[in-house]
Amino acid sequence: MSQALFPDRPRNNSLLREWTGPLTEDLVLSPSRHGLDRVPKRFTGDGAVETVCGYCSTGCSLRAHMREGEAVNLSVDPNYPVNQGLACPKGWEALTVLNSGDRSTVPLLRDSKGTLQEASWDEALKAFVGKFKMIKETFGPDSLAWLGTGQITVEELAYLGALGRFGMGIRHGDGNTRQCMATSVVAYKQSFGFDAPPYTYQDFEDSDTLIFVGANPCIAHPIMWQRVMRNRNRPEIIVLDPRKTETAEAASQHYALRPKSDLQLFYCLGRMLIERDCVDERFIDSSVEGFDEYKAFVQDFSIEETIERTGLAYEEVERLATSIERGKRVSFWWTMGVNQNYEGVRLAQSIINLALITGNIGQPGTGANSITGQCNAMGSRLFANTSSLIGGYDFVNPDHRSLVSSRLGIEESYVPSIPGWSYDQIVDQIEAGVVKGLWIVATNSAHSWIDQDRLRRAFEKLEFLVVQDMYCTTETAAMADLVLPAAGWGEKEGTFINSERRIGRTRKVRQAPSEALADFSIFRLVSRYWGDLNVFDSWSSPENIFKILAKLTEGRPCDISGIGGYEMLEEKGGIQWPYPSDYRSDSVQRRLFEDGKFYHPNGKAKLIFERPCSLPEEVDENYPFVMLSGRGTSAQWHTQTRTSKSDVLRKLYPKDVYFEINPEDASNLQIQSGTLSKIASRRASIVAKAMVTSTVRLGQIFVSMHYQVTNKLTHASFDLYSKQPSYKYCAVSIRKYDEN
Ligand SMILES: Nc1nc2c(c(=O)[nH]1)N[C@H]1C(S)=C(S)[C@@H](COP(=O)(O)OP(=O)(O)OC[C@H]3O[C@@H](n4cnc5c(=O)[nH]c(N)nc54)[C@H](O)[C@@H]3O)O[C@H]1N2
Ligand SMILES: Nc1nc2c(c(=O)[nH]1)N[C@H]1C(S)=C(S)[C@@H](COP(=O)(O)OP(=O)(O)OC[C@H]3O[C@@H](n4cnc5c(=O)[nH]c(N)nc54)[C@H](O)[C@@H]3O)O[C@H]1N2
Ligand code: SF4
Ligand SMILES: [Mo]
Repeated sequence: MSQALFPDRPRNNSLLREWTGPLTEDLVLSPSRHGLDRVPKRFTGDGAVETVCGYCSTGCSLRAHMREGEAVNLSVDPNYPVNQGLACPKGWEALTVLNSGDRSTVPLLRDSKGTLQEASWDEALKAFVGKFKMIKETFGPDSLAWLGTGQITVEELAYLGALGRFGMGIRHGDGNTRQCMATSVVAYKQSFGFDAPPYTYQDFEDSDTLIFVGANPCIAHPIMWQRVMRNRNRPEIIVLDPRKTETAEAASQHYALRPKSDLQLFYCLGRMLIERDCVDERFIDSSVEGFDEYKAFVQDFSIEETIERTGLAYEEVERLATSIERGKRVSFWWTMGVNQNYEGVRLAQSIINLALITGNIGQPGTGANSITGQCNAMGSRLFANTSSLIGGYDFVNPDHRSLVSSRLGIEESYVPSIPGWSYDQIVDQIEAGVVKGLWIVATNSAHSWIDQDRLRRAFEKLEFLVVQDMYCTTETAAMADLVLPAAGWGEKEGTFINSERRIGRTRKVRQAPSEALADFSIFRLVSRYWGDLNVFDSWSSPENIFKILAKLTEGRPCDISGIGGYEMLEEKGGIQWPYPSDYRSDSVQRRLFEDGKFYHPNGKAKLIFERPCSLPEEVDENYPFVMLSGRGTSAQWHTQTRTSKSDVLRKLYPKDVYFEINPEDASNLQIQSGTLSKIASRRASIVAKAMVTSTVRLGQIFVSMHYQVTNKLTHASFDLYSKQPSYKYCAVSIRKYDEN
């Protein structure tokens, strides 16, 4: 495949061979050495390989059909416990996008005239290491940073995090998971004592009342939604979303509350449920801390004020409370409408509080359940060495640091005692001229980060920007001084952890094009070139890293020391954490907290609450509309570097940037569907086509995140505790474009 596509770029790794001797055998991963010849025992037939999809956190298994060592087709296994024979359009097209002509195939290095030129790996790595060392020596240890992702494997994330912080001594590293999951991480840690989404997908089918808050699974998690559709309890499906999304259309109740009024509503619901005596006193006594304080606190959240703030009718608030009261197995699910909020942590906790006081946790069909986003968001949370110390430990805990140091064989002084800067702080410090070297792996910041123009101005100040990506045409790669060509999903070995904490195998079923290497191999090369990093000698294959990590987790809530290696994962069809070495059950659907015990030292969960704060950006007469943003269609993935490469997927979404606007607003502005319009925020303006639809409320518009211009408009505000960007609210004005 790759040879034909890149005729002018023959596969030539002779340079690698020159400098590292025998190690190169490992670096240029060959199918026979890395398991393609070892067909997994379960879930496969006729020479096919089961591999977990590399897009969303659902973690569907796809079956790759092989011919002469390369996948030529995909099908889906009906027995895999996650997707049970289903896949969404992105999954079906996962192989096609690997064939794109803009794949990154050789390193590119910017020359003195500012042009990116092809370079050998040797030149590229010497430049990388040379520049980074020089920057660190000249400007000090705060001058380097990296940005990672929830879209590479657990083993690769761990390698990047460990190499960066323990090896190269880079103090600051964060991931695109900051844009996505940080809020839930902090909310769970504070409430439960550990970052632990408690559910299993069976809960979608077992619940009788499912409440989706700021989540649009029909578009964003279509196979999870299929699990909801299989629910035989004739459930109430309740959606809280300012827009009438595809999910809201399919639900039995939709509450189109005003954007960012959720916290008021959940505190009011808490008060109403207490007044109606709909609390589980036994559960509260044994497993929950802070009920009396919570009860006193929610007294201030009257139904009258709630109606005023949320824009909902009295009957709607009553009906919602009654639905929770009547439900026997109530489950709460949230995604970015909650996490991407300037008060997201407290909002997620206001949902957790309702599950706790009503005893809806730890039992089938219940839970306070954050749905994750990217295929390995959960892996990033536990192993990337960013929000937690690698393996689910705490940076600030000296016992944890010494355990990590002894289990990984790293000198204790190399294990930092504080987390590094978060993504927003790294951007601030680039802007301030402190961070001068940045290494970006598998994320497209120059499209996805909030307040784009500011980010780009900051990036211009960098001395050296390294971008490691599958494609050389991303907006971020265009700004790079060095582009490192990476293999993508399907071209490398490893594991992902999905939303229900299931660790699944992702497999190499294709050869990466030309000189592109798996991120694992790139990290290995970087550590060799950096020098004096013998500690990583044992990190010699993805599976070896997996085994090291499994041992590292022993005794933590995410203990997976009972998983012996890849073969066990393949045989069992993925394994949910925890899986300690003494675990003895064959259950394939496991939820947390079935015994009512949480991870705080006293075994109880905490009710955490705080008064709502004011909006970081208000609408006014100049900027009278609220702009919401999010996913557009199930065929589009984020910044579109992958999905836009499939003819099939491209047919499933609008080509040009568009915005959704209510018919009444459109009529007032004399705009019809298709009218080119200028949308301006206090930061920038863009031109987009109108799509007139009553799915958005009066005074609100929706713009999908898949177009680069969207984040020119967004307002850089963040949750205080998690530092997650509040993408889903900014003030804009709209007028017809030709009125200029
Ligand atoms: N097709 C596709 N699927 C994806 C992705 C993709 O790019 N494309 N990305 C994946 C990733 S990384 C993620 S994080 C998930 C995201 O999955 P979702 O969070 O489900 O998707 P979004 O569209 O970002 O946001 C969900 C909803 O939040 C609503 N919302 C906005 N403000 C508020 C508010 O104040 N209150 C409430 N209650 N709701 C609000 C929006 O109207 C939107 O409908 O999707 C994953 N799946
Ligand atoms: N306005 C607005 N902005 C948003 C959001 C929103 O709702 N509204 N949502 C936010 C959220 S939740 C998220 S998760 C982010 C996503 O934002 P990004 O992470 O920037 O989006 P992606 O397009 O997934 O970028 C991943 C990059 O990694 C590359 N890649 C894929 N696989 C590999 C691999 O295996 N190795 C390497 N080296 N590269 C690889 C891809 O080509 C791509 O360039 O966007 C955020 N931005
Ligand atoms: S739902 Fe998610 S994991 Fe499943 S096939 Fe689609 S993108 Fe892949
Ligand atoms: Mo995300």
